[in-house]
Amino acid sequence: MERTLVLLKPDAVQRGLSGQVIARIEARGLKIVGMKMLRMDRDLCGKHYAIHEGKPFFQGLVQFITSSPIVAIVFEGLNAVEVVRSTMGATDPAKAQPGTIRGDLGLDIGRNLVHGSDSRENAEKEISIFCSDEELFSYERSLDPWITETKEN
Ligand code: D4T
Repeated sequence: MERTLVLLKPDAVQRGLSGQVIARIEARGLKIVGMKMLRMDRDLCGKHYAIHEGKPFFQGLVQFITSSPIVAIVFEGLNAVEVVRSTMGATDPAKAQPGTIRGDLGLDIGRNLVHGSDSRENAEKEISIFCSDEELFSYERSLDPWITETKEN
């Protein structure tokens, strides 16, 4: 089954929205297979946001994401990457559709509450940055057949 990395950014944790964000993704049917709170440092930030180094918003992004603890969660399920991206909504909350996490709970691109991997390949890389194998769990839920008829993807 596909896995994806979700980060509840400092604004989500500070605003007490962690539960709401997790609930929206869980309600889609995705399963939590790993979760922890951590404070990102510059080193971790450099690894996770390497692609954005040098961009005008990079300094602000580093300052923000390292300013307070985050929650890192690995979700698993059918089309997990795409399902999380569509549940989050557009990167800029001002452009995100109502009904999405960012469209309902956010205003500003620099405070967009949540991160989700943008491809299966990047999900695998990002999960390995944030979680060791021992921190990830494989388990069955008795309701899984009521969520999807697909066992593998
Ligand atoms: P993340 O990576 O946080 O899930 O966001 P996205 O995948 O949706 O968007 P992104 O990688 O393009 O941007 C990473 C991160 O930088 C912030 N940002 C982005 C910002 O503060 N100003 C900007 O102009 C852009 C493009 C928001 C998300």
